[in-house]
Amino acid sequence: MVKGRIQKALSGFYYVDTGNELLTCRARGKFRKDGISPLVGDLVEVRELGNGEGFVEKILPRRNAFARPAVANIDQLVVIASGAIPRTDPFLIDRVAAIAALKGCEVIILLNKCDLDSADELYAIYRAAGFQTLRVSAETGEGLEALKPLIAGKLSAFTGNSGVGKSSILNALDPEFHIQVGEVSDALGRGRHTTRHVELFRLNCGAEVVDSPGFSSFETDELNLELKHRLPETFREFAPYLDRCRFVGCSHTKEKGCAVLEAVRRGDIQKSRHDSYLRLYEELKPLKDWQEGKK
Ligand SMILES: Nc1nc2c(ncn2[C@@H]2O[C@H](COP(=O)(O)OP(=O)(O)OP(=O)(O)O)[C@@H](O)[C@H]2O)c(=O)[nH]1
Ligand SMILES: [Mg+2]
Ligand SMILES: [Zn+2]
Repeated sequence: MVKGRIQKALSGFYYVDTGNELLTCRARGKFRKDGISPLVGDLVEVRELGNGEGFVEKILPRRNAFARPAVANIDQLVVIASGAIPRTDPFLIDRVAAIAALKGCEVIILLNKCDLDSADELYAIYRAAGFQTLRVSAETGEGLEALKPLIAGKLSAFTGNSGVGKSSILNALDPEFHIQVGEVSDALGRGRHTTRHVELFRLNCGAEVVDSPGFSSFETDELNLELKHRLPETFREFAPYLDRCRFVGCSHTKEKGCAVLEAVRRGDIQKSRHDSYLRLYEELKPLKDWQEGKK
């Protein structure tokens, strides 16, 4: 048995970095039966079969795990967004940020394509909400030097809607990379889901970054009961107000004397963030306690 970390997952194969070599592995059938799938970032035990092949026998305990992007054991999630085509809907950022908060994972917001659009609106929203927010351009290299120290020495996962430039930023960060990038050409400005698998890259600045396929607006994988019960605390800037509402058990959606709503009215909480809260609140509402474990 040899230990390693999954570096890439592709078409049912897991590429496990043992420190000496990259083993091409299948996962044991029992994982599927138990509803567990190995993830990029997982520390695993592999039974070697020779010829650089093996079987993933055991997944070691995880620090954290995400369905989208499908990664484990990350230090931080880097949400890439864009004010140029394809424009990022803030709801997508807020949903992934809420899920990350639930898992105790830090979030950095990167506003890419600032050569085309400075994304002032998104910048204002996320700065005000207290996120580390950077403007960058994979095209001109602007902002990338400021990004490097934030990712150096850490394992980050890049996420964001298709076409915002996740793979392009990786290419721009390290001249040795030639990851395939796509075009954003149709009238709706949709990306084309160029990246189709999850893979961990080591950059020459000492960062480790997982690139993954772009997400879409209708994913519900991680909208679970835990998020339903803890939703208010996953919006970091709501924290100072949560125990100041008039009613215990206030849902912060429409109640009189709600301190969160008052902060929104005063402009101390961005309306866009509260709108996302309301939308998640509605999406989570139908989940019932007896569905616990449904994930
Ligand atoms: N002008 C400009 N174009 C960019 C920038 N970053 C990326 N692009 C372009 O945007 C398109 C999509 O970039 P990708 O890197 O493939 O986007 P992605 O987020 O990896 O997309 P998926 O893999 O589909 O999730 C490409 O045509 C890039 O050249 C940028 O900073 N400025
Ligand atoms: Mg990509
Ligand atoms: Zn309230």
